[in-house]
Amino acid sequence: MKSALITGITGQDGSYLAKLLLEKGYRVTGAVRRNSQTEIARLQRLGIADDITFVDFELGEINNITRLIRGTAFDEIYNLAAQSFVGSSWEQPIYAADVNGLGVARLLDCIRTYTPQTRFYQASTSEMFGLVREVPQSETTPFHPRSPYGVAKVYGHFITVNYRESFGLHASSGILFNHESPLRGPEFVTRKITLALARFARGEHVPVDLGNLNAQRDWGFAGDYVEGMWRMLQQDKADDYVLATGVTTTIRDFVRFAAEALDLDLEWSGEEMTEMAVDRRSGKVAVRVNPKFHRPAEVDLLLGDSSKARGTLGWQPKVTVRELAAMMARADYDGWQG
Ligand code: NDP
Ligand code: GDR
Repeated sequence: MKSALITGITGQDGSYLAKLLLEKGYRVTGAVRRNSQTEIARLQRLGIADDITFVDFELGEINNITRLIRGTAFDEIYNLAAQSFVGSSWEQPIYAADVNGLGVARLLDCIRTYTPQTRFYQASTSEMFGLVREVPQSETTPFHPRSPYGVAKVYGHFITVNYRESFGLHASSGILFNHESPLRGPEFVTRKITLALARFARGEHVPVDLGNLNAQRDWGFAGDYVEGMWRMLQQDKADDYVLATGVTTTIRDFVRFAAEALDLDLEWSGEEMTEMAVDRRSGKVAVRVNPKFHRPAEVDLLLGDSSKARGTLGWQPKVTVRELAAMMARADYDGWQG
């Protein structure tokens, strides 16, 4: 029986990955930080919370990480823990650097010292590409991050590459484009949209305020992406891989897809900063632009080229962005607690 440690197990990806590994017969240890109330709602929703052994974990605390890694030789460690919301990283740049950057070095150095046979996955991100230099973006596209989050993740990526090259660790970095699901945090734009439109479709006519509707993202389904993470660690040689769908969509079009799935008939009007969408049936505003949600620096266009992962790992995303928007909107509609 293989053993795996998942940091960030309470998050969206951690929950889907835990489910996948349990289905594959792994013994799964979940690293969770101690909060006043540890949030395992996603794991409960997937029906797997009782199958996981939980350990206290904080990426900022070297003593905690040392004791954990020294005490158990995991076959695989997936480092998914991070301050993951780009928008907050301008408010907490030092914390983002510490957790998303240095935290990776803390883990890798403990692995190097105590359990060098452990295979390691680092959750890298398309946010590292940032300013558009090349479309589509692949493993060879230069990085120019546009947020403290992205800057910290570039460090996490390169320290992973460096420990692989310096010490021969089996350490892989997955450069994952945006992936979503009904378990996505409510502050991310897709879930913010599906939650708000589901509420609207249920008759609570409160408009949702959004920022830049012109940004384009390459959105896939989180369930497909955790399969890619696992495949990376099953290779004889560690490497870096982009996971993406190869289709990019504006925020506005994601709203359209979600609205269609909920049978809402939206009429758009206005220019960039005053744009809004009115529901034709009720005559009420469903979506409006609020400059408060614009970012100090934006990543305008993400579109990934995942041919390397498709060729080497045999990985392929199965859910289209339209299906994803519908899946999320319907889940929020059905689960609405009004
Ligand atoms: P979530 O925000 O859903 O989950 C983040 C997890 O990290 C939570 O379990 C959180 O714990 C944990 N965490 C945060 N800070 C710390 C800390 N200091 N010490 C220990 N644990 C901590 O993120 P996702 O599941 O969406 O993303 C997983 C990873 O993949 C992240 O690293 C993210 O940056 C990266 N990524 C995500 C993409 C996406 O589109 N989803 C794309 C590319 C990369 P708690 O529950 O206590 O808050
Ligand atoms: P992102 O995801 O920053 O790409 O990071 P997010 O959903 O937060 O933003 C996507 C795009 O939507 C625009 N946007 C808004 N975003 C939010 N959150 N709220 C709004 O109201 C809003 N209006 C417009 C943003 O400006 C942006 O262009 C996610 C995270 O999961 C990261 O951890 C991960 O690394 C990247 O995806 C890949």
